[in-house]
Amino acid sequence: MLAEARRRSRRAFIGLGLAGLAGLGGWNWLSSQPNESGIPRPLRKVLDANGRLSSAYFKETRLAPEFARSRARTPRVNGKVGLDQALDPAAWRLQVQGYGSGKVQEFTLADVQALPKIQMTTELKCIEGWSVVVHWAGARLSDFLARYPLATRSGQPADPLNPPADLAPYVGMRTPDGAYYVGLDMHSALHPQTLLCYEMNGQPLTPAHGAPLRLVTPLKYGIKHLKRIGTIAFADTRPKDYWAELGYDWDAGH
Ligand SMILES: Nc1nc2c(c(=O)[nH]1)N[C@H]1C(S)=C(S)[C@@H](COP(=O)(O)O)O[C@H]1N2
Ligand SMILES: [Mo]
Repeated sequence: MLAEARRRSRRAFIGLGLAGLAGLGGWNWLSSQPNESGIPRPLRKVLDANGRLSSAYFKETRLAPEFARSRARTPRVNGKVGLDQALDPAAWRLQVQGYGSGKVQEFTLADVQALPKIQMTTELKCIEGWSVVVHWAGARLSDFLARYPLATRSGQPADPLNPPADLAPYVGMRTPDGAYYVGLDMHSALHPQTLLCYEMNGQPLTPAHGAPLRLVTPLKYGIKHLKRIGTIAFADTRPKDYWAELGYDWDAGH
């Protein structure tokens, strides 16, 4: 309830900010302002403030709403960056670079499917303004990093409830060809609804929806839901992020 109230007041606050901009002379004034990362600076500021508020309000205990499974639909295929090459499912491996060792360890889809299977019906929200309820199944990234302790310098497991001091602060993921990439802070990565997902609406993922493995993290916009994960690596600073480079909020929370 509190989280919802905060979200509402945040929206109202941002709405007021935009109304204020309109009062100052509207779009003409706005578009005469210098650009920052491809968008007029005042809007960039609103996006930044949105990002800061969203991380300030983020709690590991906050969950994205879940829906009745009967409401699940197939989303449109949106965004194909990094999916150009044909995928050979038998040859695919998830490559994870250890934070401490720097060594790359390879995993098969069966390794991921051997972890507890989590199912959830959540909303996929795109920054373009549409959203679809989808039933997902996959393994928690937190379970993966507890089983394969690659996110700490010392090699101890990353318990999300009691994070070790030497846990990497960020994780970055890329498609096998490196064309699409996202960064997440480690709190978001270890969130219980952040899944290495291999099924959509009860069926294995299709190539266009990210087969064999995609990220699903429903507290964030679709831009972070990387399809066809190739590599995972950890970092001390914000990993590069495809849409953040084009001017969108790096956190992309909603
Ligand atoms: N590899 C890759 N993953 C991606 C994208 C992309 O262009 N390439 N687009 C993102 C965006 S903007 C959205 S909204 C979702 C859409 O997921 P869907 O195609 O399964 O609906 O995928 C995300 N993951
Ligand atoms: Mo999107």
